[in-house]
Amino acid sequence: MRVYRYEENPLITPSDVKPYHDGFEVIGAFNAGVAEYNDEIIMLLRVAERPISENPKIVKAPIYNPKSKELEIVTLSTDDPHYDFSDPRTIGTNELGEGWKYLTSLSYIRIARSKDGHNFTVDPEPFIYPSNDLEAFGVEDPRVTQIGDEYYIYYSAVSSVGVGEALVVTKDFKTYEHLGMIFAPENKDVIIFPEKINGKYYALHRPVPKSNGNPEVWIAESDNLRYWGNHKWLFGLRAGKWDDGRIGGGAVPIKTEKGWLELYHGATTDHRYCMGAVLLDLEDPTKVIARSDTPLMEPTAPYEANGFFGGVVFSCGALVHGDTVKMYYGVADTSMACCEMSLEEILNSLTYI
Ligand code: MAN
Repeated sequence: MRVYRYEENPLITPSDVKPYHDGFEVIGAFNAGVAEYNDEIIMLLRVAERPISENPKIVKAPIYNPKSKELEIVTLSTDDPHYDFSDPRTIGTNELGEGWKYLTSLSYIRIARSKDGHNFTVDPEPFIYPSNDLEAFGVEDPRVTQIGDEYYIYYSAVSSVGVGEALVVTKDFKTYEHLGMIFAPENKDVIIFPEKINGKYYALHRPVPKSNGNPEVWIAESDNLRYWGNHKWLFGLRAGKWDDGRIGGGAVPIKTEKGWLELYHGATTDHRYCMGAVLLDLEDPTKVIARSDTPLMEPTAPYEANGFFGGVVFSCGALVHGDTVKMYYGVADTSMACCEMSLEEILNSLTYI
């Protein structure tokens, strides 16, 4: 597989983004959804900010309060045996349940614009900022599907009651209508197909079952993009392969003659994130036709291997022009990059089932 990484990579880094909050620093500008709007390429950047801490033993967790519309800061000491600080992204606890309790940063979505797809200018203000209790810990990893002149943007809504997926719709990337949470916790990596198939909208989603089952990809259908049902399990983890830890959809499915091509991420159990592809039947996307046995892309460039959370390539959007797939992707939970691949080469690289 030939992968051409842009020479300008990383295209956007945290230092290109001015903090929105006083006393905060930007630690991530990554995992952006992409869209073409008028004559611009729009990146919906996930910007992660955290309160500056002068003392390395003090960790400050930012939380949005929808009543006051202000951020509140929970201050914790790394000496406190009650908490677990081993993952830089989260703060764990020994309390009831097993998950984490706080995030170490708050994410929101900011637009970056470009004419050529290489050089981007970041808007000065957030575009989608937390707006309700279910988004109190932030909004993350947006994807965008264009349907007619409407752009549906969906993202992880994170709060103390779990991580679900919320939907908004815009026509101008200035204002939007919030349509609420479409997939309840725990669910991430929702990917809405760009057109109806046999009269139904389809979406990939990635629940995290608890008593049994694994974080794997499911598919659901809808008449109106708001209410989703007829859920089916679609594809799963593969022991001993690059995607044996967790998987989730990445870019909006690409319509090809051979089927719907989905670029998805797969991680090993030790959190190394690669990108691969799966091909779904054109007429019935609940059927898997082919899949990558080995990754299309691995985190090998220095900016992919090292960063806030190294060893991660994570795409939330790609643009296709002719045979060229321009895959935008977050690197190391820190910055944004782009690479080009041939559509035909991707299709030929898959193992047909
Ligand atoms: C994981 C990572 C983080 C993210 C949280 C909550 O820990 O993907 O980047 O903030 O989940 O979604």
